[in-house]
Amino acid sequence: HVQELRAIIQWKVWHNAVHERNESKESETTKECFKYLDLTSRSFSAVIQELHPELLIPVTLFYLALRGLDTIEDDTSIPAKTKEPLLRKFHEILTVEGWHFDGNRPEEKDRELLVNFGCVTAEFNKIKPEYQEIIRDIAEKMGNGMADYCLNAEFNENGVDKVEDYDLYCYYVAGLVGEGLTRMFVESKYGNPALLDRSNLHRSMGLFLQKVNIIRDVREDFDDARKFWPKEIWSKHVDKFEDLFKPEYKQQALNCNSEMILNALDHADECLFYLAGLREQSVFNFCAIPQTMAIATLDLCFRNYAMFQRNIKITKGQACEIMIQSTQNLKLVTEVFTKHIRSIRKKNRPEDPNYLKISIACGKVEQFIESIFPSQ
Ligand code: RWZ
Repeated sequence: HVQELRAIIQWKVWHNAVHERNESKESETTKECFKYLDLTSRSFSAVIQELHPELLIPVTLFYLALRGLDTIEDDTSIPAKTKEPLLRKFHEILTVEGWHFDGNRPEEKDRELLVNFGCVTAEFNKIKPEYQEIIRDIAEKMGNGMADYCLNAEFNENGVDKVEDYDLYCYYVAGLVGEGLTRMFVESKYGNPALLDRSNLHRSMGLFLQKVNIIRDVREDFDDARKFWPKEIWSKHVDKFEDLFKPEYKQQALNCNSEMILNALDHADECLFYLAGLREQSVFNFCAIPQTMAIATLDLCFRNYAMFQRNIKITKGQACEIMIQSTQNLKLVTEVFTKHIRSIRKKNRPEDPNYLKISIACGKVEQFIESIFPSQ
């Protein structure tokens, strides 16, 4: 296993080539796409805009296309009979010059993107057909996955049932993003083609981020009547999902949270393995920053009851420190992971029913890091 691993890793030291957008050479529709990128994404806009010029516009359009899909799926005011065909045919819409949609409710935060979607379709038709094909294929799979899932009455009323359903939902909304990006990286020669044969690795890249978001946003989602935590997990701790938010069930809520974190932690080593297959600094940064932010967020959430009361976030200072460390090399990225894994270990409590499993999960990540960067 270790030998196979070493073969995939490129022990090359990159220089920090920073790519910048050249606004003077951009068309009006390109500028508009970046405007919507800024508007719809707080965390991805900056890292996307520093991507290598070869990938800059394809990845921006990929983001905007999937954000558009997400905005349709998310809007509960759109009736199912309008929503279903939109989700299923969204990949065809991408090539329809001038297509736009004003059916979102006015309060929908990303409504403007779909109203002015013409800038996305205009740019889409100009990029390399290879990238178009990847975006179209992923949009088709994601749209159909969302349609199958989100129009299911069971899911809308009772939330996610089994852990298996939770993984499938996360695969549709995030795992597929990992697949599409990997295909783009390999197409551009900035990713090791071996990553394509490792679907578990790119799937973990998406699932880890999505699961950390679902854990952190539990209160906000609950207030919006959305339940993503699978019943198979929460029912071991409380009888009703809403009990998680009652102060008298504090210990149960914390133990349930631990089990959700344990579930997410399972993807951490595969994310590091994936990062080892990247061959270009801007692509590495783009992939590494969200993952290190995610492990820091997971650490912040672990045994933190505030999560059930309000939105919690890592501090600006912490985010800056992580950014600097994540834009150098894999060794520094693993150090960020080690730091947070140790912190999680320290907060782990023997009274927690998952105490042992959490300890083992931390050990698995630590051992993986030790196998690629032995300490002596
Ligand atoms: C990063 C190129 C918004 C595309 C997909 C993302 C909608 C629901 C939300 C496209 C990190 C949170 C953003 C896991 C990917 N899916 N899930 C590019 C997009 C995690 C990002 C957000 C998913 C996604």
